[in-house]
Amino acid sequence: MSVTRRKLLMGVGATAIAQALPIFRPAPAHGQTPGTQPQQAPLSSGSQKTSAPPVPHDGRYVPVRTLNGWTLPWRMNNGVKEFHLVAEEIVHEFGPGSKATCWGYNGSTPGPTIEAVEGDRVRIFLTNRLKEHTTVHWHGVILPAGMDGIGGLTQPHIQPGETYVYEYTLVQHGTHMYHPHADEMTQMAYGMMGLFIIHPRRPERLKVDRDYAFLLHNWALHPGTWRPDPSIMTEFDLWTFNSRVFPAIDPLVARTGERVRIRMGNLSMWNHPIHLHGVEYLETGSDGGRWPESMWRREVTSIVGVGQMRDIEFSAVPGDWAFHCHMAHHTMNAMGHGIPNTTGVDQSGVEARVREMLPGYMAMGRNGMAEHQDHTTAGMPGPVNTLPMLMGIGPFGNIEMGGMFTLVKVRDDLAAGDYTDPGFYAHPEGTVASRVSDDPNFGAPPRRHG
Ligand SMILES: [Cu+2]
Repeated sequence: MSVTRRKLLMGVGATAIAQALPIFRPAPAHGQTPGTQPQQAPLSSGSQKTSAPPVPHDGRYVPVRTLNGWTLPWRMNNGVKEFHLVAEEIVHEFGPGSKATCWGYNGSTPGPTIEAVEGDRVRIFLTNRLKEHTTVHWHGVILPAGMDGIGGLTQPHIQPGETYVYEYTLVQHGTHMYHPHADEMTQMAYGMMGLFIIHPRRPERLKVDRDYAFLLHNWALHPGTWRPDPSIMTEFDLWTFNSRVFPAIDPLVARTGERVRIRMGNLSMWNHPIHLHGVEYLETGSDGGRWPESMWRREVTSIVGVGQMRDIEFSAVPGDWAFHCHMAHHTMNAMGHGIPNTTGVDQSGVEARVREMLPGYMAMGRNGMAEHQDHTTAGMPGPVNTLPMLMGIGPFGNIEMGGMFTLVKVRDDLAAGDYTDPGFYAHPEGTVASRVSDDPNFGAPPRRHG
């Protein structure tokens, strides 16, 4: 196959060309907005941060913090809030060791988060620097039909090199998204999507101290390739929060007792039951805005369906709390599917014979798959440009997760607005599960068999 290096280089070229933006300068991915969103230390190596352009301060809301992402600057022009999106090819890193030529907006996937306030009149330019046409659809936003961004139905497609303008007044609040409605199977599979947060005009009765947001997505980036495969329907390799995999996803940091909101949107091809440890949170909102408080309900897992948004809120409790999709294959990175089940199979006689054909072959999986992460850590080589199936190392050993997994890190001594990764939690004495025996016949537990 003549994939890869040439296309990667083409991608780099396209990104370089995109440095001259008509209205606003593009910002690199993984930056945060100086002033409103302080820089964050990486959870582990590779979550590289670079500065993003400043966003004017609206003053009427606590700015959303987009995990590993950034917020699109705007400017006022005769009472209209103007934004400028650029659809373009980029080189994106899912985590250290896995890069691909993707499509996104203004240099990143997801594109920058758009934030505005109910009642604002917005004017959003879309410049198409792709080599095929596109449009942009404002998912969940109430607007005139002709602003809905459906290529062929509500507007002509935006041809390569063209700029279109969308203009409307925001008549609602809530967590929304934007994405193309042109060749969307391909364009979304390559990463074209972003968040569109509309804050309520009247301040919320229960104010949040931290407001996080991310999009769920899946990618068919097969090992040894450098471009996601848009034709895949089920066998995806990478499952991401804001186009990043654990442990390269930012932690959600808070101070004990702070009210935290997490906004989640799903533009992947699966539904995701997102689960938070440590609290019973309240499901409080969606595309339909912050629901009336009588509709809030306690949950520990919320299914975020394809095309849906869900907002959850909770009072932060100290600790390192897992926050992840509950589909076990979605907290994995690239792995083989449909492989023989080797659990319980003694392969010792086979290993030497296979090595005659495949030097370095290692029989695996007799007692489970956890050993994969040890092999990776020990330096066992895998295919190029892919990530091990299990990743993440914690204070007690391998975390054995990848994909849609990150940590909510709550500490007593964080300053308001400090998003710095505080490292791992120092548990109070006597509050960590501990070993009492290494004898498998320990105690007399009731058992139905044996
Ligand atoms: Cu999932």
